[in-house]
Amino acid sequence: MLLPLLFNQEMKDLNMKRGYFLACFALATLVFMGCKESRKKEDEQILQQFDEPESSLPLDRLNLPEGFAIEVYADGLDGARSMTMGSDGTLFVGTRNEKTVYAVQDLDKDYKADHIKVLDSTLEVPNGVAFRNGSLYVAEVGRLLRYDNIESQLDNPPSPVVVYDDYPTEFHHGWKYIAFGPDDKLYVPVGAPCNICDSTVADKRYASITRMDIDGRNREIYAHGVRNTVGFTWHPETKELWFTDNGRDMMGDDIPPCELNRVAEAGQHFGYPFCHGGTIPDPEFGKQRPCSDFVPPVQQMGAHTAPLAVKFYRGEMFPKEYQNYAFVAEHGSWNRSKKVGYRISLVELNGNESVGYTTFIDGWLDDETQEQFGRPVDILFLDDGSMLISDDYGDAIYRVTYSGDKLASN
Ligand SMILES: [Ca+2]
Ligand SMILES: [Ca+2]
Repeated sequence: MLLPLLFNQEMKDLNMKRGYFLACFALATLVFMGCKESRKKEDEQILQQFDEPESSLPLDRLNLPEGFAIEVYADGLDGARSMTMGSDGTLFVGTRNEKTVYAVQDLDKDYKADHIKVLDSTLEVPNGVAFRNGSLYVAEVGRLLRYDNIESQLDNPPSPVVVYDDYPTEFHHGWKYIAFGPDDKLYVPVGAPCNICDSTVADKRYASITRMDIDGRNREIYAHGVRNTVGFTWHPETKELWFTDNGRDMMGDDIPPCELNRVAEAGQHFGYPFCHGGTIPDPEFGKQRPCSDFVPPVQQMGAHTAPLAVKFYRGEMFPKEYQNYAFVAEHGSWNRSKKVGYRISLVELNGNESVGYTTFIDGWLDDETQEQFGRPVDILFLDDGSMLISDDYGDAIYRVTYSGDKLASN
């Protein structure tokens, strides 16, 4: 069809078109070769890159309150755990078993990640990430690393500075969640290196939350009796530290509860290993000290639910009733006869008192088959008030939005 059409054109016209075509072809070839060359260079530095997520995760199985929606923000992130946001919009994501820290970018700002870079893949349990003054802090089990000016060097990350390398090295509860407080100090927990033991005899830092200056100096224990916290934050109004704690195992399916706690002042003791959930003496250690010696949790959470992230809502997207309520990511049980958790829960608060503990999102676990497709780990709110959730089982990050008002007005 093309040739007869062309014969109908004037020769002058044809020559112009042919010239134009050849020029385009030559240009395209150059561009293609150029792209190939630069892409090759990029591939050496950017270990993973994709356009936008095309995940096969069955998000239609998730249950959200009316007006909320969930989509995949980034996928292919093996073992995505803790998240922190850089000052230029880079989302940094730590992992537990994958030795990797990722940089996730949404360069066209459409709220879907479009670039994923591996910053480092040689780390030992780099679960904890925090960002301050242009630097990314990464907590391994026993070391704290700092990558300076990281956002301007994502394609060629600098070697990290070792801030300290003398924290306990046990892998049992050794993975860290870290965050900077409103006092500009970095908070670093040290889990109990066991299911149940009085480990402080060997080292006072066990079963505690420590804090330190930004340069790693002036390290001190801030909270005692914390078995294994893998998520904490500060109340937006009181500026007090709130943290989750994972209860001990081997006391059965239903006790002791996991916990959401509030630290009213430095030096408080939260019970472990003597008392669990504020009310349950430990069978072995409970005789040494009564539960009344310790700060009880704000909220007892389901036994074995494994609460990790806790974050207060301060954004403008969700309905007003969510303001200052605490969202908790329940990673889910691994040793309960019937699985629980695998959800985002909501702790409704009146001041410092819990007035409700409900489900916000569930469905990652299929109750009938007892199989899951995801396990929520961390929560981070974007500037627009939407919620990111990391998932180390589905290897993804989700984004939760609310459009209930728009729906109502349509
Ligand atoms: Ca994007
Ligand atoms: Ca406790």
